[in-house]
Amino acid sequence: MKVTQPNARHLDAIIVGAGLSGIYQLLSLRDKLGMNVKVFEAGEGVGGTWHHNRYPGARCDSESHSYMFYFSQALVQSWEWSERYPQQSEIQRYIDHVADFFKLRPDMVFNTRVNAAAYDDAANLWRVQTSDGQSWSADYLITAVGCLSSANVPAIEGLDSFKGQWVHTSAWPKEGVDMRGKRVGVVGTGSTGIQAIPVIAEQAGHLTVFQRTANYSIPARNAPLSEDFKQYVKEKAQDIRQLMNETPNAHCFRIDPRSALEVSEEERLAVYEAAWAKGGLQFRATFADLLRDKQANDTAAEFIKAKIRQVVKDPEKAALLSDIDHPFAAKRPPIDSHYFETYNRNNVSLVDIRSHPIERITPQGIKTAKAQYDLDIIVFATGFDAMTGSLLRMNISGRQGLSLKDAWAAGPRTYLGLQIPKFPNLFTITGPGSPSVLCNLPPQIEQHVNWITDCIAYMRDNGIQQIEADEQASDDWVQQVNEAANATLLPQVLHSWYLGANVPGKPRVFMPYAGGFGRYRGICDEVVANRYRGFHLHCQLAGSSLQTDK
Ligand code: NA7
Repeated sequence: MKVTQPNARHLDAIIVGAGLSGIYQLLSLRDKLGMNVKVFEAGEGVGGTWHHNRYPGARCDSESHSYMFYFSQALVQSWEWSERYPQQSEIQRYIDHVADFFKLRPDMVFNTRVNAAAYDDAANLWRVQTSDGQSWSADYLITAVGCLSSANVPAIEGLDSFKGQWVHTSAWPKEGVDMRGKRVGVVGTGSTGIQAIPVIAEQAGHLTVFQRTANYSIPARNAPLSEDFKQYVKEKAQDIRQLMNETPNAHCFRIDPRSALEVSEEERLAVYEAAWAKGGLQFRATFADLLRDKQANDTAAEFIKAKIRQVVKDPEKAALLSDIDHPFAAKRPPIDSHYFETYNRNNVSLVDIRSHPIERITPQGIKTAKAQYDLDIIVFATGFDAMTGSLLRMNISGRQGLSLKDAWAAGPRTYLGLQIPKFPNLFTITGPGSPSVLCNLPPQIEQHVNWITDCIAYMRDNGIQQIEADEQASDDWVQQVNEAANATLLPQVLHSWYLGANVPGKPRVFMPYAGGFGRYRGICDEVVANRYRGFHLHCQLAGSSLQTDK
């Protein structure tokens, strides 16, 4: 047993967050390694980001059969999705199902936020304060807080004075928002806005969309799944898993190895037409060089812009919507259900806040540099303080009280997105520096959780009490993350949240690893094969007051 403060309860591990990563990490540590673990979750139930993102139209943009766990055959056989792209409510049911299937809830503490977590150098453990006033200690701290869970509500002057209702899409009230007959404004046209706008337009009296950056979107072509397909998923689960592990984005489709520039224009257009008709994120997979070569990308970009101009009848709206200033898929590429068609409704207007920015919120609505728009409801679909926001808000401090905020003042610095130098025995599931948001998340969560679990098993088997990322290995990894990004068009989009550019004052650092999931897995495996190269493993801690019963 560890020696702990008398008022602090000791656990083998603390996991923060009860989304998909938190629940699989709990299952792995508890059932595989027999550890005494608790999950702390600020929300009232499991689900993580899916628990809170209940906005109208909320859906997954990964296909349902790729957005599930494959680590357990019994679990795969116990579940069927109903649609190609599941709605938030169905995903929530799935996550509830996983928690119940493995009887995980008794080890989860809900409505409880981690307010602070400090590494205790002398005792080699983590001391954690929770919002219910309790103190805990643990050998390991594992963050499972997701990449997109810290809302980015823009600090627009006058918001407090607004007499109507305002809401951020990621904190949608459980009871819903009654938009019938109301004048609704939506700020933001990222994936979320693009999903919400068609549904809100059907409910609202009038909808005004405030667009800062025009965006590409591919039709999702959502549809119910056939019985045959449901059967295929159950029978071919291992093949599906294998495919996702090999592809760069952990999806169920391979990327065509050809260049967009090596085929005739006729063939290229036929390929794009077929992909447009099929719908979904696989539009990105039509040619190998769309994300590497601007000229190749231009062919896809022009195709989509032409589609927008075809669909949207009003030439002014069509011009604004197709005036896109960045390469296709260099920002997160949305998929939609009738997004551009929505602008043909006569209760939908579009306001260009790139040319005439929002000046302030008034009691009546939104005032731009050009006009005042009276509104009853403002919906902020303005995204997230992605990848680092939730970690930084948790008040984590490592060796000698070093705060994570200070450690990351110039941007996130990790080794493999899994560990941070000076923060021993802390693991960050899908942390910055891992493929994370560039990938379909469940396969990556499985990989990260398995890696962490195997690492802890290795430590226990070998009497190791401490693991810490090496400073040089972390710097080298940051360099590799930059190089991987620079081999693509992604860092060229200066207003991308991949770079942290959507949050004022956030350091501009490309955060996810863009080298591909398959390659990333290989690197992580190689590190293990080389006895955790780039990590320091300690058996005996010099000068430590650590006591063990081993
Ligand atoms: P995104 O992709 O960050 O989109 C946010 C949108 O809100 C985007 O159009 C932004 O314009 C706009 N925005 C952000 N801040 C402002 C301010 N201050 N004023 C006006 N407009 C603003 O977030 P989403 O929630 O759509 O998607 C995030 C991920 O969640 C997505 O990939 C899915 O995986 C789920 P900008 O482009 O910055 O000019």
